[in-house]
Amino acid sequence: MASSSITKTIPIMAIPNFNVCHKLELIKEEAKSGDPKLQGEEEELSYEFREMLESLPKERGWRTRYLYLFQGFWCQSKEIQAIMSFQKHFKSHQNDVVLATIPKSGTTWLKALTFTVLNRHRFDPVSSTTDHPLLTSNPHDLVPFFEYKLYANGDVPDLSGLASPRTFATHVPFGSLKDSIEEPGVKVVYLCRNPFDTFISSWHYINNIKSEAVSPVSLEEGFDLYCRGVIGFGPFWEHMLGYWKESLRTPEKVLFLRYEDLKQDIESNLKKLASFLGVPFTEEEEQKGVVHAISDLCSFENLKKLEVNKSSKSIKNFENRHLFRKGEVSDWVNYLSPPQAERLSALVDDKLGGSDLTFRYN
Ligand code: PAP
Repeated sequence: MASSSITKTIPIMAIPNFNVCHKLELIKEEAKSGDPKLQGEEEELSYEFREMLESLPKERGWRTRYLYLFQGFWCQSKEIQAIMSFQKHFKSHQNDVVLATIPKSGTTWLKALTFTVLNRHRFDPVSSTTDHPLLTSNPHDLVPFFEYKLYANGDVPDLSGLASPRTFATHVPFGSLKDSIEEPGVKVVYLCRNPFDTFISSWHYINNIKSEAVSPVSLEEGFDLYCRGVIGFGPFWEHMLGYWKESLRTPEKVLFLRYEDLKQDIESNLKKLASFLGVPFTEEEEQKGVVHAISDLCSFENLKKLEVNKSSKSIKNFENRHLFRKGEVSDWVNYLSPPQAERLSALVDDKLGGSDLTFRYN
């Protein structure tokens, strides 16, 4: 029965508790050029690593000086270091759950939903109105990223103590994730958002959190970079296609969800998510209003108004409030000119046409 399998697998702690088992040695050097813009961005990278970076194609970054083309996707230097460490050290377990997105596709929402579904017998979303972890923790603290949390800054975490199902998140494309999740039973949930809104959301977020040392990216410049594929973890079309194709090839391993579908009908998507994760809602739960309660608890309106999401910081010390902007479909119409919309539309047709991957964005 669904409920007994969950009871056995609930994490003991709400916030995943792990120790760093060792730390990679990072050589703190003065930035070679003495350029203050490099301070903090590349100063904690080893000499060998910097040499490797120098061999990669690079472009203007959005919130750091450069984005590098690494394993076929665009990425910041510190992310590359963390991803290499993750690829080297992470060992998947049966039943691990990995939430995958390209940034600004609804990662925060997916983390909240998945955490609440998997932990619903420990933290009852119906009756526990005051003590649910989501009320005091940002979803990013409940489901850690491989590249921003677990393997960041040279850390190599000891994850052996985490209760099953261990739940992680990543922005890396499927091609760079697949070797790390070969263990049978590992499940991946991919949340995809239409490229128009994803671009606008990224542009707002990055200009809100970027360091003052990096000049702001104008809408025009950002749009051009985006259409050339130059955005963190992009090109966006390759990111989406990688997970899309894998979800068609191995639907029992990769579930492909769409942000717009969740906005339109959260309850049936929650049921799809729970079934995919092996913990379907029972009839009794449905009658008790569990599905409805989870959708309410994780809603944009509810999360945005919580103190933890108004005044605290989670990922990389960025303020949580920037993660909750509008949460709407089609906000892009307020920003993109008709020629820009035409260009992106043509690009989507060109790159995704024939794949059966379609979006609703009007
Ligand atoms: P991340 O990749 O940096 O973690 P992510 O959570 O994917 O960010 O994206 C944030 C977007 O999701 C924001 O979209 P917007 O800029 O268009 O407003 C944010 O508002 C939206 N969002 C966050 N939480 C929710 C939620 N509970 N429901 C719907 N949308 C949400």
